[in-house]
Amino acid sequence: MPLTLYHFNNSVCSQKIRMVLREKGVDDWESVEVDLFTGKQFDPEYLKLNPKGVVPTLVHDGRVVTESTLIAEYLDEVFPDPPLKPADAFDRSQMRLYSKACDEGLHQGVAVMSYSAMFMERLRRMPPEQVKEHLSRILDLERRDRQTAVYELGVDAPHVYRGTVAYEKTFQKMDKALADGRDWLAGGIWSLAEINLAVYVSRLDYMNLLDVWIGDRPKVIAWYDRVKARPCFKTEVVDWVREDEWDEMREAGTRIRPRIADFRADYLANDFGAGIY
Ligand SMILES: N[C@@H](CCC(=O)N[C@@H](CS)C(=O)NCC(=O)O)C(=O)O
Repeated sequence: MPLTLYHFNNSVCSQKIRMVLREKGVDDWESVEVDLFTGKQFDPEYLKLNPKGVVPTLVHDGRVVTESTLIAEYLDEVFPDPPLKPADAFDRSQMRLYSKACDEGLHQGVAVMSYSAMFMERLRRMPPEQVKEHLSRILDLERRDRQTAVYELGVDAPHVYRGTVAYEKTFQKMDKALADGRDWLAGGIWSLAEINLAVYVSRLDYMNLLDVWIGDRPKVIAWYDRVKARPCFKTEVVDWVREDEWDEMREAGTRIRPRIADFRADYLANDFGAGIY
């Protein structure tokens, strides 16, 4: 049953899938790195596998699976031991609420924060014509608009505010769930909820932004400490980050940190439902 993963070292969605494979004890997969910085995601051959031009993509026995949340669920079914989904249907629905939050809000949030802080610097070093060409190659229109807005407006693009709020809502929800003293969020087991969230939380950590949201949330901090202690976190997230990327993430995040803190404070002060999640 040949298994090939198209992925990139420091991409959050790729980290998720590598963690799942590690948890399942599957290590005989073929690794194909798709360099997002040199536009390899736009190669016509790759687009045949993943028409959105994003990583990761899994090819298993010649069949293609895309979307990291779906790939994680697929792998959990194909390799059932140890299970990464709770046995109870209600608990699974709760677990999937976190996956949904990641896909609907945190992913865009982290993308614009990383983009406005980090990739922006890379784009600014390119001639404008090249930037235009890069943006025009993005096939997913929502993504193209988002990246264009962030390229033009930086941290003031409305997407960055929205991303800040998406994180706030998720941390409120986690805080509430963890208030009863549980270790893990859904069904009493380390599940795909943890794996999905781990990569979005750690990216904030590496960008020196995490405590903006969880500095006063000891239960979430303790949850994150438990996540970091899992062996798959070290081997599949930490060990794949290249030396220069640590500084790049930290410096970039630190640059936008005051604005992000302002956005969160503004949201909390002005409500729009703050505190009800
Ligand atoms: N919903 C997709 C999102 C995939 C995604 O956005 N991947 C990023 C890396 S984490 C990517 O490939 N970006 C390429 C680009 O922005 O051009 C999934 O979960 O697989």
